[in-house]
Amino acid sequence: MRLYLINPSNPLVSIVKVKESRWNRYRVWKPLSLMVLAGLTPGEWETSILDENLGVPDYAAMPRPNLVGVTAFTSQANRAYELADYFRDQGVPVVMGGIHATMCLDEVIERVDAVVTREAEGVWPQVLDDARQGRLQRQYDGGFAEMTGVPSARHDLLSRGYAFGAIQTTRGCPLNCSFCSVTAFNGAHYRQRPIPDVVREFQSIREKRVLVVDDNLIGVRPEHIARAKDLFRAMTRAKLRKEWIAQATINFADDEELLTLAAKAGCSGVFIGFESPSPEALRGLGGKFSLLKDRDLRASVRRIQRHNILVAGSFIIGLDADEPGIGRRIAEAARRYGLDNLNVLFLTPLPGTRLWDQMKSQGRIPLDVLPQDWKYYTLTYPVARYRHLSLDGIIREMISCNETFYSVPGIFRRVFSSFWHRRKPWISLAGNLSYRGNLRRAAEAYAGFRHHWGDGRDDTRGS
Ligand code: B12
Ligand code: SF4
Repeated sequence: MRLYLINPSNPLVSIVKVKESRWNRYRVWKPLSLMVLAGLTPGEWETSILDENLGVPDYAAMPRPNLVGVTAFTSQANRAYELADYFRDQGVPVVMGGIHATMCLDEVIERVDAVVTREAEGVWPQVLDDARQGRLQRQYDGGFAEMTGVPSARHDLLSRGYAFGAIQTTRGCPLNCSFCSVTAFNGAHYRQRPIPDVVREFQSIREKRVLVVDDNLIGVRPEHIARAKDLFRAMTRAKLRKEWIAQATINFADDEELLTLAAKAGCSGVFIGFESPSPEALRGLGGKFSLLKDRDLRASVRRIQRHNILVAGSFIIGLDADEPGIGRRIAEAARRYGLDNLNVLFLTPLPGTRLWDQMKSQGRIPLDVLPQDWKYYTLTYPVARYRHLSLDGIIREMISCNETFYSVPGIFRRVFSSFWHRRKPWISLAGNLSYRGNLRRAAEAYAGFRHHWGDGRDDTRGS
């Protein structure tokens, strides 16, 4: 029995064009979902993972599979449907799972043979069994998995062409920010994998560098932080000799012991959502506000960096409080906080979020020719109507933000600072050059997007 697990490409996500900029090699990540599915798949299946981000395979020249499993973020949905059409035309059943299938079940179920909603651990063996016996059901719901049931991912099935391996140690987030799908998808309960499982899986990863995909590696409560410390101690004891990066909330900075243990365990960088330089805008976002308010962010960032850990920050443009000039204000805030890297995204209503419900009810989602328009839901296109910014205005703000932060002197200053403080200068350089290299491509992409938007949609603001 032959199984293909496919990660569809999204041609609009310019960051994955490895051939156009070699620095982008540092920004292509392994599709962990498919490696976990492969880990759940019994040995009688001959399993291949096909990641279209590294190039679309010539499916016609490959052996015909007995079953195809497709994953998709919302932005990949259209390509997922093309793949489903292609394989179903040949009589191969197609199963789709992942966040888009969960949030847009009615849309997906029309286009594939079976849909798996939420987490796959509890149902994937049954799906395979049903497929083998030719009696696939239309829908399976995996619910929230027991973390003891999460298998070691099959890292061996995707071994070439990636700068980073990937691993997950927790699922779920209690903070439930209005724009984010994580709480809706993985639940508010912060679930942690057993530490020995995580360490064993780390040992099976061949790459020297690893992305820990957890939405918040350290959590927010004292018991979460205690567990993170135990994990870091176990990783250090196991002498993994890996450098890893992770996502965390800013409270990472509040515990010196945590920072010391993380650095000792190999933490080389952390990705933190600052979201907005304006307290007023933050208040509307939900959970995270309480962690960010009244905090000396420059001091917090410095405390992390003193442990030789790079800090990349993420901000959103297009919040209701954002007015012309927000791009420059974000770039200046990022420089003031001393961030090593800045990632700015357009406020995007993702299906299943509170923001989606709110913007939909206010008639503020003009990119709604679905599923075709999903390809723009990469957070790198302004798909909504923004309160104080027109389409051209918000694009100008994004360009001004990135050009200010990723100016040549700005990059030089940051890389020099990380070199001087011996804070991973090569990683800092690769990250900065990758972002800068994409500025030109982003301008071309916005021109195409404006053209698409022009098809009968007006450019009035939300309210
Ligand atoms: C790591 C990550 C990335 C990485 C790696 C992605 C990759 N190659 O897999 C990078 C940095 C590249 C990335 C990029 C983006 N990401 Co991202 N990312 C994540 C993150 C943090 C973890 C995903 C992960 O690996 N989880 C671990 C695996 C094991 O879990 P899983 O993917 O959910 O898979 C399980 C189930 O879903 C299911 N399943 C999944 N696929 C399939 C397929 C089949 C056949 C079956 C049966 C089951 C199944 O089984 C798995 C085991 O239970 C999530 C947050 C989250 N908690 O999901 C956001 C998240 C998925 N990303 C998100 C977004 C928006 C993006 C971007 C579009 C925008 C951006 N700039 O961040 C880009 C563009 C990607 C693209 N190609 O279009 C959103 C997606 C929302 C949506 N509706 O699509 C999320 C949910 C974050 C959020 N804040 O809302 N991302
Ligand atoms: S803290 Fe992060 S993962 Fe949790 S809901 Fe907010 S944005 Fe999503």
